[in-house]
Amino acid sequence: MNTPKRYLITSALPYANGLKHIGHLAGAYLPADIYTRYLKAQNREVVFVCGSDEHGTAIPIQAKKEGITAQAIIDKYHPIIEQNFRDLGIDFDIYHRTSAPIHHTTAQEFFTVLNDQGALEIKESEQYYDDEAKIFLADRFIKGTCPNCKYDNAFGDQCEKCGKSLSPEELINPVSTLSGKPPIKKLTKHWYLPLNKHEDFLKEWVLTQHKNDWRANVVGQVKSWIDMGLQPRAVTRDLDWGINVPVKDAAGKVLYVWFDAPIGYISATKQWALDNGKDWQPYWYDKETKLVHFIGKDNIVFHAMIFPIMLQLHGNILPDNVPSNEFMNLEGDKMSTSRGWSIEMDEYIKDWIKTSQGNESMADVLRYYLTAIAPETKDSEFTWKGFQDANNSELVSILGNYVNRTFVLMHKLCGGKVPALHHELIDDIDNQLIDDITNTKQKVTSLLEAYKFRDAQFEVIDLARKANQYMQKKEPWIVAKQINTNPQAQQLIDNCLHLCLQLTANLAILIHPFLPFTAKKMLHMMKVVDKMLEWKNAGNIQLLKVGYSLREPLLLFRKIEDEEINIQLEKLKMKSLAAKENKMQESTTTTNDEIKPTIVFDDFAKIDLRIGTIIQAEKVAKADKLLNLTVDLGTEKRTIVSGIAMHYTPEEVIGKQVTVVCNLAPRKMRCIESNGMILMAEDKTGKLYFVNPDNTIDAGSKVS
Ligand code: B3M
Ligand code: ZN
Repeated sequence: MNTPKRYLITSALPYANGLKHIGHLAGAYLPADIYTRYLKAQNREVVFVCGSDEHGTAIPIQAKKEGITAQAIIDKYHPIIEQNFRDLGIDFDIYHRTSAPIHHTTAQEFFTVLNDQGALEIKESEQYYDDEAKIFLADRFIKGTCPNCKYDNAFGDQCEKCGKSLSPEELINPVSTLSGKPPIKKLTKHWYLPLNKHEDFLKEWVLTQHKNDWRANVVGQVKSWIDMGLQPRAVTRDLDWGINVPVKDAAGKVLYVWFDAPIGYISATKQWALDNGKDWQPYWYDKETKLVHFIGKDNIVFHAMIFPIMLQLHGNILPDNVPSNEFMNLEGDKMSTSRGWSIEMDEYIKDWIKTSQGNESMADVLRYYLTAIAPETKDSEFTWKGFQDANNSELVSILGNYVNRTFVLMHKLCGGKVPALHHELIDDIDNQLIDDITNTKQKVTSLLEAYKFRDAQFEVIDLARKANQYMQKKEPWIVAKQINTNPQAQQLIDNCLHLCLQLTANLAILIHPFLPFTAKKMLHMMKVVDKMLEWKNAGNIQLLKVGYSLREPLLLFRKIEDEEINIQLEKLKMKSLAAKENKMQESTTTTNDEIKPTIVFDDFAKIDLRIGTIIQAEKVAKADKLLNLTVDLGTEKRTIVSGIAMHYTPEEVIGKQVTVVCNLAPRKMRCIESNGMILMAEDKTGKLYFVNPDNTIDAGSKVS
């Protein structure tokens, strides 16, 4: 295969609606980073783009939950996610935003080109509408029971349980996620991309041309979509958050998020080119560009079918590959931020990297384990025990130990300098090691070119394993004891450590795409510059000059103790419990306009309502929504945990009079026992208000 003239590498644009977890990292970002680092080490021309996906219903929904605007949501999460990626060594050339004006105009231009050539169809149809919120219910504004797996919280665009793509019409018993009410139907007009018209193209391009060089999961999904029968797909929405449809009679309509988001790769390239004085056009128009989209499996249809159809209609190049990963589970269950069953990148960074004993190499430990268990062909599973084992028995015992031993012995037995190689004494064992170095380079190269990152990383560690065995066979520390009896002793020691050092330099080059922080540390120890990491240097066994003095070894990896793992396991349990509590808390404050069924007075009389005064208030650690309140009820003071922290600060509520349900059974929230409930009124926007007397009265006054 000819070497492409240039590469454009993309990673799926994460929604800026919350923190992203390590399953996301393993799916679309880490493999893309490894691939890009490798290409750059090959001195290929390559640009690696990513950025925040800031449109779609996911953003306003999160805004409602947090009680802030959609704009405030994206402004909050975009920089956090960007920094998280950086802390984990994901080295994008640009991390852009789809809220940027350059993206809006690029997406609108794209739509106009397609619309003007008649590639889109306009249809009027009845769609679900929330008559109370006065809004059409697209995508995540509507939920119901999944027709496929019967999960009862499936969204209008996808079931989070079984992963099936859905349209609102397919949901059983749909309800608005805004008002909680069943929707009505209302007529509206939209623009559609007729996928059905492009069936032949997809069959030829994916199912024939890329049948063998694309991953089976990608080809398989495209095939099953085609088999189910392709349909026109709406590319506009009735929403007030997004990119305006650039057509006269389209007021109140925006581009569907999945129409604009992939165009984000183009606008990011444009912005990168502007920032760096380059031309962006060849990256999207020149056939000699190799475009590669790294994604997770839930994004396959958009990257392997819909966006390519759009690109083709628009006259752009098509992706050369769409390496898609399956899912990574966590300790026996699906990873999910909303269910608290996840490890957020942000959380990992705080727990392991930005701590007093932590350091950057802990980013590499995560990268290492995620690559070692990468779900390249099937779902895989992250366990904290597996993480500990990968660190302790591979990174510490094999790679770290090898490099450390080499440096310690070189200082002890060779005066801290690269010893000479005495050619006449080279034996079969030495030759085998030299062969191992060249073979490993070849294997790693072809595995990386084939997007097999898991196997590629294995080969690098295997080289370190072989190097350890080599040293074990040569035993320079034993030879050192024969220095007075064996005239060749020093030369034998020199040969062993010379080769071990050259192999260390090779390891730095080969491990760099996977473990960039570690490679940098190794460069420091060898007192060489970054340039040594160029891929062409791998396989060379004269990288370090004889007589060159090297630094003392640095500790590359530290052992992870059982105790640290237990803390993480415990934390995961607590997080998922807290998420459950938060959900319950949320459901007690959801608006629902329907009047509940009639009850008799005796039922009502069972509830003991009193006026209390809040005398103390503080935030509950690690629970965004909860305040821990002390309420004076006249005869006693109560601890009540209330889900109002998104609406009131502790300072604002102190002194407020509130209505308290005093005889509600105690409930533990975040390890705090809550004794009672504060009544709150909720308006249509979801804002909460206290229910209190129109004048200050004695704490403890009864309400009936
Ligand atoms: N934001 C979905 C996701 O985060 C979407 C990807 C867009 S890639 C153009 O899974
Ligand atoms: Zn389902």
